[in-house]
Amino acid sequence: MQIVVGNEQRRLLPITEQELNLSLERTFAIIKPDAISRGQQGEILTRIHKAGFKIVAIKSMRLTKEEAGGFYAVHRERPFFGELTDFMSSGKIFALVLEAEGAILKWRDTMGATDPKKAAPGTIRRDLGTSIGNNCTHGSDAPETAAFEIGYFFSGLELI
Ligand code: 3AN
Repeated sequence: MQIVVGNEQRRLLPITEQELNLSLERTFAIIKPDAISRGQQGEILTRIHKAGFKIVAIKSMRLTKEEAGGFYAVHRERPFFGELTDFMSSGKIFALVLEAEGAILKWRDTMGATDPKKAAPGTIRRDLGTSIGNNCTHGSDAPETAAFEIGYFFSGLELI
């Protein structure tokens, strides 16, 4: 619909699909080796689906310790860095790009707090995680981290 205001023509409705998508956001997620080793990837993918995310990209892979270290480079000086990179390279992971409105916060809410004991009831980490290290899933914490993490795992062609 268009109306004329003075000399300007303004469109009221409908909003195009492209305009709607402007509020969509992408985040990066990992289903970690502890969850995969227990066969919980199906349960976690179901929760991702029920929470309303679109899976833009997904791959199953095993990281080397060096690749895990590059991914977690911001934690290089933390005392748990060795433990973290050993764990993340200990078995297969699923790497995912998830899309939704406010995807970054939404996925962190779906996962719950880092420590499963402190995570809210009904969250993935509370229900399936066993310790602060073995907490089933990873999620980006900000738009800049999401951009780095998506690019670390996926090429542009895999994200169309
Ligand atoms: P989150 O993944 O919730 O953003 P961060 O960024 O504080 O948490 O920690 C990065 C990863 O390091 C977490 N996914 C967690 O599994 C691991 N981690 C954090 N603290 C510890 C710890 N004290 N011992 C072992 N691993 C830890």
